[in-house]
Amino acid sequence: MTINENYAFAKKEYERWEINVEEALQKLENIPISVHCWQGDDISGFEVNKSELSGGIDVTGNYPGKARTPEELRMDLDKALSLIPGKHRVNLHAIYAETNGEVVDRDKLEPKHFANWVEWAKKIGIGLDFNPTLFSHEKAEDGLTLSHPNPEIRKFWIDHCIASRKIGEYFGRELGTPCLTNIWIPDGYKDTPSDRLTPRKRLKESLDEIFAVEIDKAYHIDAVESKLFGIGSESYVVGSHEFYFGYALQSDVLCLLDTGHFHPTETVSNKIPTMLIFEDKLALHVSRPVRWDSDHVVTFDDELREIALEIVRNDALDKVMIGLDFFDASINRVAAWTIGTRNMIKSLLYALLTPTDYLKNLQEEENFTERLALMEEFKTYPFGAIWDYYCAKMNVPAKETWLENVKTYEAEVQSKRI
Ligand code: RNT
Ligand code: ZN
Repeated sequence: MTINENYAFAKKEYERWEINVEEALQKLENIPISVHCWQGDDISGFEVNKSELSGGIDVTGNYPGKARTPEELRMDLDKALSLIPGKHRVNLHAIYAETNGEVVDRDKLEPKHFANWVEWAKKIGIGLDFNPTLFSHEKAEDGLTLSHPNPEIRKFWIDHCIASRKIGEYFGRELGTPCLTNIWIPDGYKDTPSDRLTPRKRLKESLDEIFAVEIDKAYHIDAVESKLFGIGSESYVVGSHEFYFGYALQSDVLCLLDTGHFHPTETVSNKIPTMLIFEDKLALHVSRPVRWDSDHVVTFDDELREIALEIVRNDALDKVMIGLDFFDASINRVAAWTIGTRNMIKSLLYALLTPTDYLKNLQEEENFTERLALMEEFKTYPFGAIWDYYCAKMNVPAKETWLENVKTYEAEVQSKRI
């Protein structure tokens, strides 16, 4: 059977449940995923005076062919985006600035250092998101930045965050779609702190200074990303979830939830419908923590589907800004992007093809038998046929055929990078 024949058959199955498949595909086309640039080069960036990766995050693996220059990274992103259905966004970090061989410290970064990225984004018609980089730098060697006891170091990082917000505003203005600028800091302690309050007070003061600088909201959205622990900050992280949730409630800043930044049995899917009661919007870094915040490539697993269901069934597609955050250097990096992003989109489609109103009613009626029975049966509905059709319709390879594309690219381009 052809993709179209399979689709026609599958569509009928969903229509029995009054699911409008065409409408679902239409909705899916309009959900942008912010694809993180750092999967392409193991969070190396292009600074002239590059520091080792720090901040308690780690990339493992040495698969050949990683992008070494901005041109190579953009080329690899072009390739990955050509295999992912829909129009998406790209998420940059400050270390991806292009300074023409000149040493420009992070507090001095300007929009012009990202002009090539903007030109590229315009050419391919996508939006950009941004992150200040508060790690991999001599001023973050002790793992402290915005909460540092030394006011000069704090000032440096405050200035970097302000500079970053201005770069984000420039992205939004140039590209006609607001840029989400997300602040994540590594600050914390390896061992039991003797004072948990003072660093948090300092973090709050630093954030207040950063956000006191007015940036046009039409072009720019602020977010803060919490964390539970990192390598070297096992006992205490200053920017905890409660800290930032409190901060976000008092300000215009969004909370960003990274799926790897919670206790292993605590799920972000459950936090989405909680936080949306108190916040209009929130942002995500979808990742896959394997036993810890390991940042594995996102797979089509239960939690990913649950996250998508919470977004879709609560009508929150325009409230939850979906970004990805994983980095695997043990496999082809273009494939990593393709697999992870396709899975995110796939899970949204899965959610859009679920009879959510019917299932919600069953729960209201306390009909838990039917609720469980149907939720289980829907897992094996002919979802794959709709997905394949969607890929074909969006002019990207259906099923695993995209892999051939990556293999050719690897042979012709990536393997020549030595
Ligand atoms: C680290 C955070 C953060 C980084 C990126 C590179 O634990 O998840 O989002 O992964 O900024
Ligand atoms: Zn993250």
